[in-house]
Amino acid sequence: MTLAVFGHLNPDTDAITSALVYASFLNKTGVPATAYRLGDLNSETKFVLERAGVQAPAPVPALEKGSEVALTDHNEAAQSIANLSELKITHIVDHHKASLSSSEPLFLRFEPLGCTGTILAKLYVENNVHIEVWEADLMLSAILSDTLHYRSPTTTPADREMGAYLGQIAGVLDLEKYALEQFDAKSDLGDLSAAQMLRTDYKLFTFGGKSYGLGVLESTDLSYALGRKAELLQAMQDEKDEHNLAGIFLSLIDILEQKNLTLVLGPDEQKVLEGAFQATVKDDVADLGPLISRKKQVVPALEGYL
Ligand SMILES: [Mn+2]
Repeated sequence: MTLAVFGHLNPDTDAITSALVYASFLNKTGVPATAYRLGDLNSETKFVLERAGVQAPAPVPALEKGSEVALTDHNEAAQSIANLSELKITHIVDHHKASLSSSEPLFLRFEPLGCTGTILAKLYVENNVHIEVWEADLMLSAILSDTLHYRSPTTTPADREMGAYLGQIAGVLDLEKYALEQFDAKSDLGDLSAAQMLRTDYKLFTFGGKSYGLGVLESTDLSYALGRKAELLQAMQDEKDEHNLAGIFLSLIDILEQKNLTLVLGPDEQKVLEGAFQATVKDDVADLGPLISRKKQVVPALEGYL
């Protein structure tokens, strides 16, 4: 079997496109690899793949003990395939904090950039590997998605530089217009259940030895999600009970106004939000103001407090 390449559970656009593009890069550089996914595509990712004319990766098959895998856009076991500890990780390309330890040497590429797509584009350039139009399209889409078209505080000059470079290759010259089309696709939540909305971009974290769930729902209009608040709180309660979590949060992010309204399930969560963010809670909603990045703003504050 070839090297299996995949992004994190509850995949977002970067998780899916980074697996596809990195598998392609590895194949071009002599490492036979196949991209897979650890979950369903969200509406934005479907839009991106359709537009680029690229097939979605298949769901990851059962991987036997000792199988070789490459991780993109994640490196935490809780966000990966269930039997990761039995597998042999040979490569990681990621822009999140490092948390995995390995028993053997492996290829590691971590950079504090806004998107895994930016790191991948750098790998192509550094290794003189030709970037095809579909690859440029996917990496650009991931950059616009992860950085909210450079609105997120995670954005770095490298993301802007690579975004412009990839836009030229992909023939996407008006990035704002394309980003807005992506955001509209992402905001289309109409036929999702509350549980699916919660899982759209949902990750588990360990803080102070306890397990917490952190979901993010990005939209150009929060009124729809806020209108389904009662259902979402119920889905959060179910998830908390099922996985015995110490707390669970769902942040509704207004992409255009850049604000974070986080749903507050109960007293456990309220205490944490008040302690970590000095947030005031009203009608089961905490206003976290401009803290729109889970990775750079929300997680570090929770980690510090808990
Ligand atoms: Mn990412």
